[in-house]
Amino acid sequence: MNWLDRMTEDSTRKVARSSSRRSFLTRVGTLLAGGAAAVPLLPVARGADTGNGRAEAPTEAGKSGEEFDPTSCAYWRHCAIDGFACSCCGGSQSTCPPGTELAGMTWLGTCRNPDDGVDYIISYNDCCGKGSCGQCLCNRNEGDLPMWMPQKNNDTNWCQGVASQSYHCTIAAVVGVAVKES
Ligand code: ABN
Repeated sequence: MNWLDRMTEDSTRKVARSSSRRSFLTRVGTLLAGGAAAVPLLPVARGADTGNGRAEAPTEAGKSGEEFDPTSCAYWRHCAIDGFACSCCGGSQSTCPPGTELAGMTWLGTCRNPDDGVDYIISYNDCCGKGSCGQCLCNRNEGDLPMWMPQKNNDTNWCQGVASQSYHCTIAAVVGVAVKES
């Protein structure tokens, strides 16, 4: 085979290899795009994710009244809480007090924000590692079911999977917007 034959064969093989790879990738891409469109939407829209798995919370600054006071049991996010509100214990509605650890396991509720009329998914995470805070004991039970449905019962110590099972208080973080089932 002379050098011209070899060069022609090499470049033909190269073209064949790259064009078949391209068409393979095209087919895979089409399959993935089609597959993604076929996945059903979950009932929770995370909205603008802030990077910590929580959605952007609706603005509460400047709003007055008990429904916007995180130290009140009437606070709108507390509609399904059972515990000491961390806002009364040196933390806030979305952060644990210093010296306590946020539990990853959580009780979820759905509360309506009276300002925008939107239903939000609220995560009631317990803060652990210190004895009971003892302040602002709130027991509102929207959506709560008895103990025999443990996944729907808020009267549970969620200080699990953390260094200490000692319960201190509960935060009420907005994690998403509730979407009606169709
Ligand atoms: N999730 C709050 C809580 C902690 C301990 C016992 C009951 C409820």
